[in-house]
Amino acid sequence: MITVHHLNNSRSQRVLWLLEELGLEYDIKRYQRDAKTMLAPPELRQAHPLGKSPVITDGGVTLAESGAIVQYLAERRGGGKLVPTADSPDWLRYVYWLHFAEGSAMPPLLMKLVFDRMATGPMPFFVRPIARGIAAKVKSSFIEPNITRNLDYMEAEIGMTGWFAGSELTAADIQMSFPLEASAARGGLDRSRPKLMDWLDRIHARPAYKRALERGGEYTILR
Ligand SMILES: N[C@@H](CCC(=O)N[C@@H](CS)C(=O)NCC(=O)O)C(=O)O
Repeated sequence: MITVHHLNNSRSQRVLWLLEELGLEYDIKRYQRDAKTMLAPPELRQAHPLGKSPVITDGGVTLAESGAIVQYLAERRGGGKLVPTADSPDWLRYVYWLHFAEGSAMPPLLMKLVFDRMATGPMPFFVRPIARGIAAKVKSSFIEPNITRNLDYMEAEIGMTGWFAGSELTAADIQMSFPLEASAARGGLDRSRPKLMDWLDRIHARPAYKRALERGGEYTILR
């Protein structure tokens, strides 16, 4: 039996969605973020030394890192569903977007979260203007231009077929769901990029996506 170590409001939601799309049975072990720090509880380190979610266990296998988990489940447990065949022209796009999600899309979105919190978090009053100034400068000169460039690029790429790798949903779309949901929550993605928004609407309407939400519980992207 596959067990998903699932943190509320987190990336592990997309693993549940993938499992629902693949029709695989699974258990969920739940962990709750600390209400103040938003960090995972220390118990998650018993599943994996880094204590981040998602982690899965499957028989003797323990695996962290959502891209690796998505690839493992789709390719080893999914019987070829949601994965383009290796000789198809879509396979390289599948690999590319599977890696792009955490390798390129998430870093500036995570930095935005950290610098937004830095500017508004508690600190001595005399430090506040300096901290806010630094945060504003890093956001405007580095973080926001990178998010915008990524969004423009993804809007152009998805416009070709409506999916990230070929003409139907693949596991790469599932891996890309978290950065695009995070972009809509805090990265400025809105209806001015209609193709990405249409993609979000289509994935959110899928029965498997809805079933995963019911199983996973609370799922609000941090801002
Ligand atoms: N690149 C990793 C990132 C894992 C990660 O940072 N997970 C977040 C949840 S979205 C987490 O566990 N945060 C809680 C913490 O850092 O304590 C992946 O894709 O699995």
